[in-house]
Amino acid sequence: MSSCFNGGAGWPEPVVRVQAVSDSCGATIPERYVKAPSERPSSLGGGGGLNNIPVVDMSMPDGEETARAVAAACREWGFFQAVNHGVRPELLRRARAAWRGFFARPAEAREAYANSPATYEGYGSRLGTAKGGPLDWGDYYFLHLLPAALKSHDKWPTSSVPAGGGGLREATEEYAEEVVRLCRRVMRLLSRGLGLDDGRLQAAFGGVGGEGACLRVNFYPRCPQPELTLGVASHSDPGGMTMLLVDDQVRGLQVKNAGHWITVDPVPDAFIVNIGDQIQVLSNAVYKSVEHRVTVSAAEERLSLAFFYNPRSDLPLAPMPELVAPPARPALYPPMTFDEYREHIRRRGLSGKAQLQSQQMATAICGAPPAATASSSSSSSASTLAR
Ligand SMILES: O=C(O)CCC(=O)C(=O)O
Repeated sequence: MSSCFNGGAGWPEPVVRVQAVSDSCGATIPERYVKAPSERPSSLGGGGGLNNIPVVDMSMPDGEETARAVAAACREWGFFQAVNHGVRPELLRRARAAWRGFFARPAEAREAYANSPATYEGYGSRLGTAKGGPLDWGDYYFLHLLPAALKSHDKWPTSSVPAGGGGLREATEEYAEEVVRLCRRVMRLLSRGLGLDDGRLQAAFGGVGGEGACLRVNFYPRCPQPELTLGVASHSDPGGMTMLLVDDQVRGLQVKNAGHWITVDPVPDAFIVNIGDQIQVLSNAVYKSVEHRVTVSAAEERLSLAFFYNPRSDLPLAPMPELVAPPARPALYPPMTFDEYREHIRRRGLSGKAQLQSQQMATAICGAPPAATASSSSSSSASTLAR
């Protein structure tokens, strides 16, 4: 069958492209994509009448009001939609169109970029290496943007391939530059929202220019039984902060709030911003890294661009000392580098908030951890995840 590729590239079994499954499976999806009843889209619905995450107008100057709005959203929801954020709508459209073009290329052309679990860079269809494990209804393309030493253009699709490939590299580079600028701005607002100097959180990330960034472009093909599966199973983002650009027309992202799944109503051209596990750790759980998942559709395919803004990967991260005051506010997490943290996810795949909770449990059992110290002793690992 033409949908199996790449079985020898380090994956435990042949990788099947969801795009190919969607084209060939008829009315019934294969068992591997069927979720347990408690994980299906119908689980924990309702949302108590709430139907959207907060919206923050970023055209306001970076004063107290903007910082308050961003901080409140990140404390209560871990999510907000940023509108008037300064990234040009024309560029958003160009980046989306370029990546749609990639997923519209013939299967053989896409396979030239097939990824392996060593770095996850390239065209992929699974996270985690457990043989026979459950699969999500989505393919993706993953690439590194920062630090510059990890960016390797030979893992990116060329722009010169016909049939929609024109301008992909240029659009992605330009997009990354503008989104990084926006991330740095949100970092300043988040710092201020904690009562700290504007640069404090960025310093904990390794400073301006010391941070990491990668892009995961998700493609969710049409699914004949969307009620049985998910495009991405429930997870929190392991990194620092995510800027998600979704399809304006097709809903799919659901965010967990007060025990219910809320379907996000995307505002056209907005970024959906969410806190990742590393900012939850640094803020000593003031800001929440919240579980989210993706539903798929029988009628429409969907594309999203998840831009992961991460701390420098070899710094031990723990709650910032300014936010720790035992016994009332003990440090909730032990120091751990982002390289170490994502290594767990690389092996096991994403699973709710299990990783962060097990770290917190270790702290409760072993006592308060020492404060994090910046270290540059270990070199940044190239062996990183699709996160
Ligand atoms: O496609 C989406 O709406 C969300 C994607 C996501 O959660 C992820 O890539 O981690």
